[in-house]
Amino acid sequence: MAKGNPEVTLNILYRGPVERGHNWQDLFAHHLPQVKWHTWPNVKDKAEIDMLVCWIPPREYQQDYPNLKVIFSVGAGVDQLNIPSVPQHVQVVRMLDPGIQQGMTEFVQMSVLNIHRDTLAYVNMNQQSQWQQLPGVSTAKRRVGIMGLGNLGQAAAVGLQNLGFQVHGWSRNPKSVANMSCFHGNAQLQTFLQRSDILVCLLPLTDETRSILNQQTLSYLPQGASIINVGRGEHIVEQDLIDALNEQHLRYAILDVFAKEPLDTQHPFWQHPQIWVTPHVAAITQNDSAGQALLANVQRYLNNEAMAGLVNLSAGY
Ligand code: NDP
Ligand code: OXD
Repeated sequence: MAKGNPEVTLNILYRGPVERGHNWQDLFAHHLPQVKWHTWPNVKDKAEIDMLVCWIPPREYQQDYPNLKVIFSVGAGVDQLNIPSVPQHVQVVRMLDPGIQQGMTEFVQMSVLNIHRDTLAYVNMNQQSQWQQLPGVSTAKRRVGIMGLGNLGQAAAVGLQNLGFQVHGWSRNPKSVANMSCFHGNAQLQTFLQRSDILVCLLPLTDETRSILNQQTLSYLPQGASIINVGRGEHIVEQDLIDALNEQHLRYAILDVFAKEPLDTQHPFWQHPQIWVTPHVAAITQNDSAGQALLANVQRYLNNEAMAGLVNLSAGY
């Protein structure tokens, strides 16, 4: 913490989009004037910095900022921080922004409805002036499985239930969530997948979840099932997904996240008739609500209270 100016009790270094930085700097100046806001790379004394607010931290921050205590991710995910490289004494806090939660719920609802109503097939038919009516089922007969029953997965589940879908979920630890069947752990993964007509991946990326959707696990999905990936690209083995679509085991994939972003212009996902690509826009951090969430957490820190969204470094999320 700052020693020079007695009125400054905490130094925050922000690295990210300029407009958001100005917005949050004003917010802190108004509500927590004892916090000094620095904008990367303009830091005179790196040893002063207590907290880092960023998506990707500056290179070699572990050595360059010796008094760092907390890293706040500006997103809900923290895999971009390379958790094993974070010093053990540094706390990592992810962004619990109501704006992200609302955005994700909307995106999942939109994607599930598009799959449910065959939008991609009709768009393809439009391009060929082809008039063909496809059979449909009611939402009550469509089973949606959500991988990851955390902050975003549970909100998306409620959004889908409100549309009448049958929703069930899968998590690492046992869970009890109102009005839905919950599965957990590797032992229940196959059963969970076998009843998912539409699978939504909302997992964090960890050593345990990397490549979790592969040739074998995809084969557990019912014939004609579809996938929505809004977790991270590395959850899916890309070629295994393409094979499952080409073999018509899977019907559609809506993909928002990719192992390499931006997705290469030559990547086969772009032209595949059963795939719809979106450019990592499912849920975007909202400056106003996220600023309030950050402010509340820094206030908790100053009050010696537990911060919301604290990451378990050994679990990786
Ligand atoms: P949470 O940490 O709140 O929830 C994660 C969920 O995943 C928990 O239910 C957890 O289980 C489960 N999980 C973790 N590891 C495993 C495992 N090995 N096996 C089974 N379940 C597991 O995360 P959020 O809901 O806030 O966010 C999820 C992810 O969404 C983010 O990490 C990010 O990758 C992605 N995201 C994508 C965005 C986009 O725009 N595409 C935007 C925002 C986030 P348990 O409950 O038992 O701990
Ligand atoms: C996030 C994201 O993690 O945008 O918030 O992917």
